[in-house]
Amino acid sequence: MFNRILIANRGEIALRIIRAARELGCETVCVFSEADRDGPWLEQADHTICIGPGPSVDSYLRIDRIISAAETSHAEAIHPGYGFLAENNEFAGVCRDCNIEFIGPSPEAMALLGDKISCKRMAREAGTPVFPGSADAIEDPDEAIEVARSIGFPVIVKASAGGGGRGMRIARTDEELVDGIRTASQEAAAAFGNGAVYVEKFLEHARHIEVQCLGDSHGNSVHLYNRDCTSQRRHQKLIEEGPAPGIKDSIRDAVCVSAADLIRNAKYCGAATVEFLMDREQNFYMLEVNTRVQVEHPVTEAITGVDIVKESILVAAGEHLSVSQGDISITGHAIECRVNAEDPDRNFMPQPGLVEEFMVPGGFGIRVDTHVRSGYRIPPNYDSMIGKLIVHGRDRTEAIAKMQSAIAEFRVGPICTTLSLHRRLLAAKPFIEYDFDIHWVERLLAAPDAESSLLT
Ligand code: MV4
Repeated sequence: MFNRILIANRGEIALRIIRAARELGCETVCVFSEADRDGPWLEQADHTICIGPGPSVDSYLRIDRIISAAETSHAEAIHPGYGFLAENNEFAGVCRDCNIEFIGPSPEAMALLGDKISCKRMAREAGTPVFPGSADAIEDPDEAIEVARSIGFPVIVKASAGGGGRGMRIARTDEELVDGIRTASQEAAAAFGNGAVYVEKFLEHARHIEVQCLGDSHGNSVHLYNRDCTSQRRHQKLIEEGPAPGIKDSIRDAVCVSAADLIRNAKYCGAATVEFLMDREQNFYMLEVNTRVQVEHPVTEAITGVDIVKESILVAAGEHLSVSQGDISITGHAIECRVNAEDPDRNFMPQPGLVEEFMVPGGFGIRVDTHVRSGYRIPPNYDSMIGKLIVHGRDRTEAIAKMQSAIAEFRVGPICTTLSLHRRLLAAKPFIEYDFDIHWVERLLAAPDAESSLLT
């Protein structure tokens, strides 16, 4: 095992990694920006190093400064958390060149799965279901029209280097398709330096289901079952739960196994998530692979008992996964609500500033992952997530009740948070009946009067 690791992140995930490292007897070095000087998580690190001013581009995204910090502090490995440099294969490569272990996949595996065209090709080979569409990058508009004719409209144009909703165009006619290819390609070339685009069938009403996987450097991979992350707004997840309800066991197992096969074929080491869309008939189609620990990993930790962050550190140190597929089973149901410092009544306007009151709920089956406490000042420079509330119940009904109880207990002020929205969403008929799709939150926000159709 490592003696000391550097954490190239901030906030709740920095704290989460510190806790895992300490349990493994591993010292931590936390880098921080000037805006995070008073970050409560820094008190828990063994060493801290300031790497620059508040803006991320001058601190958490500075590869040179982070590597220098690792070298001067004699850290043997770097955990990137999520966001910032977590899915940057250049960073993973620089770590390797500097003899620092990157806690995550090799730059090659990251590049292979991060590029959506090569990822989709690998998925096909692993037996992971994908959308019908072009097998490769589209070279000219006629080729795209030919593909669209064979699979039928509507189709979606996606940038191979895109992700999280960037560089996509929906097309319902030849004209829209030709236009979509041009604009998506231009956008992707400008944003990612790679204009490659592909075309696939567009699914209108879908649920977002993802499979948590883990791999080690000895060729082992497992899946930890799935989560539903359908409740989103503008590609930002709001509520995640696991296991994804209402899926036939045979389908669930086949899709989860195929995700683990994909990760194994890619010689993937660390935590990965394979994302899918699922239609009403429970057909699955892979979207993309996230090559990092995700925000919602605690949902899976609750239902499987596997510590995903500890596993990510252990496998980076060359250990075998501590679990094999046969050891992994699901107990009960877990739900996570992301607590963002945003005002849901003012178009989710960020709410930086002083948190005067912060009292977290507790009790049986309640977990709060947060770096915030009363007196903490939220800097304006970063993501607005200030914590995650995770509950674990015997079944979905108990988990929903537990979540409502925990939200009622949660005290945050004077800043607004998304907790008020979570209370509404969890009480809404579509949520309770698990009859929703990826657009349901935005539909509810657009037509609040329709809440008469809601239960409470
Ligand atoms: C799609 C799709 C429908 N059909 N692909 C959005 C983000 C990126 N991960 C892929 N996305 C989508 N890809 C096909 N073939 C609809 C979306 C999509 C979406 C997916 C998951 C969660 C929320 C979403 C919101 C809008 C569109």
